[in-house]
Amino acid sequence: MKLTKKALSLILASMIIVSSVVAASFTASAADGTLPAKYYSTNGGGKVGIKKTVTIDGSADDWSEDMIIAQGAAWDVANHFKGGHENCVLDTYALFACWDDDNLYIGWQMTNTTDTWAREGDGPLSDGGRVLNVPLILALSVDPTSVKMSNKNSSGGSIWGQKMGISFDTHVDRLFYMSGKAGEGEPSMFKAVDDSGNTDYTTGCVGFKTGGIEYKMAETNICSSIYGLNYSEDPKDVYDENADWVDYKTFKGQSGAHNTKYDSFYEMKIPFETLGIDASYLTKNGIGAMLLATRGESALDCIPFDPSAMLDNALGSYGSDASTSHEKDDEDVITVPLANIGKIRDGSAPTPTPTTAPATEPEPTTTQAPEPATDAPTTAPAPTQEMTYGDVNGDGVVSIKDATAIQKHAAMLEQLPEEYREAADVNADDNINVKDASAIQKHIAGLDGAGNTGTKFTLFA
Ligand SMILES: [Ca+2]
Ligand SMILES: [Ca+2]
Ligand SMILES: [Ca+2]
Ligand SMILES: [Ca+2]
Repeated sequence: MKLTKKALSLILASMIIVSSVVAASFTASAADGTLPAKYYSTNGGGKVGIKKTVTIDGSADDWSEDMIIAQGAAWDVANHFKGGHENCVLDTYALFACWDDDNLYIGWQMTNTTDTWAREGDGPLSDGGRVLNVPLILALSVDPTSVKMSNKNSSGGSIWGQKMGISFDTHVDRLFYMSGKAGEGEPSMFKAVDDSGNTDYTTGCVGFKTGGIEYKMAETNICSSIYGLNYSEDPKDVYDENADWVDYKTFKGQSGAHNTKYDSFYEMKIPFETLGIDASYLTKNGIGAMLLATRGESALDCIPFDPSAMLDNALGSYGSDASTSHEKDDEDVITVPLANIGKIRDGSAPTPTPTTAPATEPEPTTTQAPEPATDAPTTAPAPTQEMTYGDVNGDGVVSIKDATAIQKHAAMLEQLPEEYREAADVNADDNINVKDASAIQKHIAGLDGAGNTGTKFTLFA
């Protein structure tokens, strides 16, 4: 086709109009609290997962991007805005689903892009940048007419015997509690046992082993791009198309390019029989899914992303460590729709999902004592303990006494009690030796090279 000058100018004029309309809608999206569709979507393109059998073997080779049912972004978590020095980055990026005749398979990609600015051995890269032994929760909505779960047990406590500040406005009727370190603890599926949606550790609980549920983690990232925030001081930037978004697949920060060995892909198999449905129920009705990453007391990120729950207290202070975020111990209320698997469910909102912008002013922190674990279930891991790297005698301070205790342990003179051994490995090389004692001495002297010394973490017994 030959374009006349007039036709060309009309095309150019309409392109200018289109681009100004697009620019206007982007500006509006930052103001009205809508996540930019380029980075965040739920069932984007109508994708609801595919029919395929995958093997739960700790290799992500059998997963692909056509299975993505929810897309999030990287480095959009509370640590970015408060507590970037801290270990255990919990950053969900994408949720995947597929199924065959017998099983539902869920995958989730987590990212740890802090290697673009942190150095090896710094807090966020400790333990190889891995997700620590913290609770991950897969929430499903299998039958929307069933009672909504409260995320509490029938005696009013939290499911894993301590505070867990997560509740759901969105309907959920199955909660899978598992450790970020696959193989640790006794992961279980919970369902409601009373009209209030509470669960218990007998009829409401199915251990993964009993239910044929399996999950494993691969140290990789299978996504072709890794969009995320780079420089940001304001959690509201997640709503802003024009914020400093980069593709961590190609971006180079002060410490270089991102190595996807720091990212974690989880794959999980749930037999339909354990869910009480079959494959035809899935494709006829659809089910809902969300993955939440927690530190035991509250969530830090979820996919589909819910910024009004995950970032509303990002700038506030954690009760036990004011240098890290109140998102670690606040109450998160999930309001966004779950991602659909098998079919877009009736009444579920299409993407992108409107959300409420997080408050700029942090709410005052109220320190809440953990609930006593009087009803600690046999199927749940033992209660957790707040620990500090470098405090290996439990006197609440990091001092030369701790360095000496580590030297004695290393010299086989006096062994450290089991529960302090993680706290003693301050440089996170899985050894307790003179390097840790020396890092503690550096911490006391205010020198570099102190590893994680002084950083708090949660120990799961
Ligand atoms: Ca696999
Ligand atoms: Ca994220
Ligand atoms: Ca929150
Ligand atoms: Ca939280």
